[in-house]
Amino acid sequence: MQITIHNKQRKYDTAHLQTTVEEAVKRTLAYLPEVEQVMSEYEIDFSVEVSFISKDSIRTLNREHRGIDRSTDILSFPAFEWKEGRLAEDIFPWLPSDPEGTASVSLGDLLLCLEIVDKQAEDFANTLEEELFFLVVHGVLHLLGYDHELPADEAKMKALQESIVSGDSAGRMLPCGYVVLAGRPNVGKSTLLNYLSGMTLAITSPKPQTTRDLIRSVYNDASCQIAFLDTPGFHKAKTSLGRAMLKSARVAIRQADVLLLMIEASFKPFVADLEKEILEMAAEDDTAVILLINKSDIVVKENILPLIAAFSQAYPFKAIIPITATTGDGVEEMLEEVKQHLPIQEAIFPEGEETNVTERKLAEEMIRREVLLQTQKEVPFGVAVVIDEFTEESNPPETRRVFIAATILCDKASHKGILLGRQGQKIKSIGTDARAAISEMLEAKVHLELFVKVRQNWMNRPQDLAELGLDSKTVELP
Ligand SMILES: Nc1nc2c(ncn2[C@@H]2O[C@H](COP(=O)(O)OP(=O)(O)O)[C@@H](O)[C@H]2O)c(=O)[nH]1
Ligand SMILES: [Mg+2]
Repeated sequence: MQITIHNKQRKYDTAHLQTTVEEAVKRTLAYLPEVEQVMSEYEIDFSVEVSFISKDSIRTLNREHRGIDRSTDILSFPAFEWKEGRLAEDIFPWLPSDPEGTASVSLGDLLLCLEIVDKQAEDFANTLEEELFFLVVHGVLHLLGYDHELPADEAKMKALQESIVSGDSAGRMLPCGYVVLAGRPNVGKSTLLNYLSGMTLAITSPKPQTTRDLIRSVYNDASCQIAFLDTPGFHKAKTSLGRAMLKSARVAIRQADVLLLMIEASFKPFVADLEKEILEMAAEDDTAVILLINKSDIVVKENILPLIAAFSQAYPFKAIIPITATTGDGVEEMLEEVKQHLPIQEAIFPEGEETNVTERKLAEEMIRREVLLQTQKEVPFGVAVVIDEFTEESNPPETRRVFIAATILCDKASHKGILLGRQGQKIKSIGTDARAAISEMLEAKVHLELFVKVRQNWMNRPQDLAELGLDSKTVELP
């Protein structure tokens, strides 16, 4: 990073201001991660030109470039188009070809009038250095696409400016936003979410429609914060429940900062209607989409090529990445790509709010997962689980002890018999496996009591769906 200072006025001695200017430029650039990213991607070094000019000169420039016939404290002339800390044009054509060593590329010019800076310092009871620091930060933010024409932009720029000046790391700007996992049922969305969170937040199974609502898992590292959202699979809905599931997937897709469309490596090489529908929504909203080709462990590499060809012809994906959600193959590459397309803003989720899934909710889902695994045909799809009691033994001897009572609701009388099984064998087996899974999740001794009840046609009754928290009236991003 090179900061060049040109002194083109005679009223003020500027030698001692060099460090103030350098520190202000460096600190501002360090706050906006894309600057570093762009430098390393193109192997360049950004520079900033700072000139101190006279009151008359700044007035002339202000008139010529902005039509304002008045002197002013600072003028910024960006070299490239940036939008709020993100590069908004292709700079490649402007880079020196074949430079020796790392090429220095100017971000733009800052022109300052020290006479006015000095006057303002007095008005605000600041030292000249403090006022200069503040203005250079302001000017560099202009170079990087921040402005204050609209009130909302002004507030954003001001907050950012203040946290840079105060050196406050709490309000640090970083790539941050909602990344939504979408695709048809069973492609491995929940498996990827679990891999990213390092634990089970969403139950998975070989059956479609395992996930019924939106599940958040926030991924944090030093350079970004990503809220991954798992969504119910896109399918042709036949019940009110199915429509509610679709609605929540749609709400999430429409609000995504980045969309991950997941397909399977074994798919035929054409873009089917469900995927088309998702891509149409993304196109309307101009959302960045990355195609993830999951389960690449079960096909030979060459077989993925026709799939890549078919999809890349159908849509301008930001990237197409084969992954294996079960092992995490390709996940690093996906994260790097996602970061490139997230807005740069303050972190959204404080520590401790990484997920919206509670232990109670997960216990419920783990029981439902056993039903999905241990029953066939339409039985598992008509089941909902309600936790009636979830009590923790206070003062447990050593390990945690939890008592859980839950009801399995099914939508047909005939299903109840199937769920209970001959001499209660089925429900016993469901209970044993669910208890083991919940016990592992809670790291606790678990006592589980299960009941089966029929609630006919609950999947189509608004009041039942509302009671189970599965209605679609108030879908919001979690
Ligand atoms: N072989 C293989 N199986 C996977 C992979 N990812 C997910 N699965 C399996 O695919 C099935 C569906 O996964 P799930 O995450 O529930 O899919 P979802 O409906 O998209 O959320 C489960 O049985 C997973 O174990 C993968 O990368 N490779
Ligand atoms: Mg799922």
